[in-house]
Amino acid sequence: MRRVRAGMLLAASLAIAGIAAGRASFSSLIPNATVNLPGNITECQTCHVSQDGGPSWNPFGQQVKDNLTDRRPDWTKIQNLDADGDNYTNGQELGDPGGLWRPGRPNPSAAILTHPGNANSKLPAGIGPITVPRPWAAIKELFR
Ligand SMILES: [Ca+2]
Repeated sequence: MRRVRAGMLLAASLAIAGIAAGRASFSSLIPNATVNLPGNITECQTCHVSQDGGPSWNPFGQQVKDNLTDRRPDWTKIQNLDADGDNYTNGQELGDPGGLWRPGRPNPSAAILTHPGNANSKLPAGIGPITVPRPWAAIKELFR
């Protein structure tokens, strides 16, 4: 009986570790998803409803799920979409308005980040959508 319990405990521990590793790797594929967004939004809540993750997703998380490539988040597919319908693209909300960020690069710096899965998380009044000019180097980067 002890062996069965120990085996079940080990299996549960490995499953939890696998889920945690999965979340971490998914977050690293979305710019600024590894930082806590304003309003005490945890890393998990960038996509999930619960602060601890789990099977309920907010509109941004659902959009991430609907646009996987090889079962992984694909920023190039979702950066120009507006998951929460607040008229700001996911890229504008997560500090990558030009959609130039790629996994493995440092998070883009942004003065203001907002939650791409919550339409009530908005830029302060008077600040319009963030846009960036695309210099030639940035355009070339899109075709690498
Ligand atoms: Ca939005």
